[in-house]
Amino acid sequence: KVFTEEQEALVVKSWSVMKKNAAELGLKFFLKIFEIAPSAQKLFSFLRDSNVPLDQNPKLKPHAMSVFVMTCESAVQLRKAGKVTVRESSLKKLGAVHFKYGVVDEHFEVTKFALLETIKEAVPEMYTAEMKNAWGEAYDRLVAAIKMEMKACS
Ligand code: HEM
Ligand code: ISQ
Repeated sequence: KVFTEEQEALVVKSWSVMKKNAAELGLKFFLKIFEIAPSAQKLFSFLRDSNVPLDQNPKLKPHAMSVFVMTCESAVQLRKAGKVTVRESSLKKLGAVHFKYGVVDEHFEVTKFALLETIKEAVPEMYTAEMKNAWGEAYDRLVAAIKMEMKACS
């Protein structure tokens, strides 16, 4: 399946608007994941080891943003190269980290749902079925690449 220039544009355009609200977006994204899968909270060391409320945790925003940024980068690469080409070393590290922390298939599904819901609420005036598909496809292909590296760990 090819990833088109239009799909790339939908992802890049909506991300450029959303990133202005990165802090609020990041918190919403996390809360949505934990609403659906409360036990996922235990996976994150910086939440487990912290006494401050979720919305005041300094690591929350950068972590949540990395999922948006990497999915957006995945869209650009899919269009340019037809595949996800996160530098091989970083993909290996991503696979190793997610394997080590016990992330499983269901977590990736919940996170996809939360990502799309967060985008829908962040840019309601732009959100369409095409935009949902473009983000969903870029996420799925990135996750497939991460899971390949996770398998290599097991
Ligand atoms: C760590 C990205 C999916 C849970 C990380 C890190 C990145 C990242 C960049 C930091 C790695 C490092 O320390 O070098 C992504 C991307 C995802 C994804 C791009 C999907 C496209 C998930 C899912 C879960 C998850 C579905 C589980 C709900 C974690 C945990 C850590 C982590 C527990 C370690 C956090 C800690 O340091 O305590 N992820 N992630 N990730 N991710 Fe993900
Ligand atoms: C997955 N991996 C790292 C950070 C994250 C933040 C929010 C939601 C999912 C995540």
